Amino acid sequence: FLKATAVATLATGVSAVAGGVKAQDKKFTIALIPGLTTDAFYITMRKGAEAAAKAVGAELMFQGASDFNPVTQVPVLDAVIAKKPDAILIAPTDKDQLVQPLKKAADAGIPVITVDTFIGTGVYQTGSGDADFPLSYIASDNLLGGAIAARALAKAVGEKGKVYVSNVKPGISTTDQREQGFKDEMKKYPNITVLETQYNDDDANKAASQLQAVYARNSDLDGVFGANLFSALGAANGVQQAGQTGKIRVVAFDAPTTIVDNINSGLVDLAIAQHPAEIGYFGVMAAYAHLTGNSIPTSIGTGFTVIDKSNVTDKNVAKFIYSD
Ligand code: T6T
Repeated sequence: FLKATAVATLATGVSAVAGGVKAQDKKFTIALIPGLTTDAFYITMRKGAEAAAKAVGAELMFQGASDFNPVTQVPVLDAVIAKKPDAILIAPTDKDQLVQPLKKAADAGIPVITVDTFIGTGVYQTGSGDADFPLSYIASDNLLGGAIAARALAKAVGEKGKVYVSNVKPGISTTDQREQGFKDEMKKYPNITVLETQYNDDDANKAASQLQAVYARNSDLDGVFGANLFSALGAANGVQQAGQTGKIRVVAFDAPTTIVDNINSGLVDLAIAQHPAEIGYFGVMAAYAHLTGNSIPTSIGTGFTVIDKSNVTDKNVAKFIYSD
């Protein structure tokens, strides 16, 4: 029996060292493909992933596209698959369009874990459907985040009036769920009308002009929910350009460094910071656990920190502001 164990142990590349602690012989390469490279959210996720990679002695390969778009993300994914990493962590930029491209990785024997966004329904390893092959989904609870945003915006506008959602584009799991969570929660406020969503294609300038256009059509506009970093940044800029700071209230998803000034000046009421470093850290740890023969949960939820004027200077809160 002892002999068989020793053979099995050697075959997996894991060797016993003094004191019974096991060390990994093979240096694993774990790829992280973000939604786009120039986004403080994914830059912060990368830092968490690097920290975990360092802790377990793995190599992190970070490769992404310069915009949030399946058309540019798929070629990056193909190039990563060709390099044969031991595992792929990816934030798929579309629920449907990344299914087949990622299936190629799984078919090539590369374990896939999705971080931040999901493919299909986001419920993996069910044995049914064509998008259940990723091993795990590691992310914020975006439905809850949308509900938190709705409650905050309802409070800011005195539970009555007109608001809208500034969003990226349909088909992205995270921002779709934030909008859904927001709208479901807003049903509890019968005196608030939610106007048609404005899609900005992750372009803050477009989000700013849309704010001004919605305001031009609705001079009684009371508030806006920016459903991700660029939507919120742009919507806030639009409010400022329209001279409506503090009058049109802004609730922001994500927390880039600029959010601090915007909260202090009263342009933004509240920011819902995700914990992207946590997502990156646990993404790498989950991949490593799988690669070393351990089972992993099919989903891991990470938290939020809600930032407003009352706590923005608290260092336990400020540490959740994203890295540049
Ligand atoms: O909000 C994040 C991320 O969660 C979302 O999937 C896409 O937009 C961000 O990266 C912020 O820009």
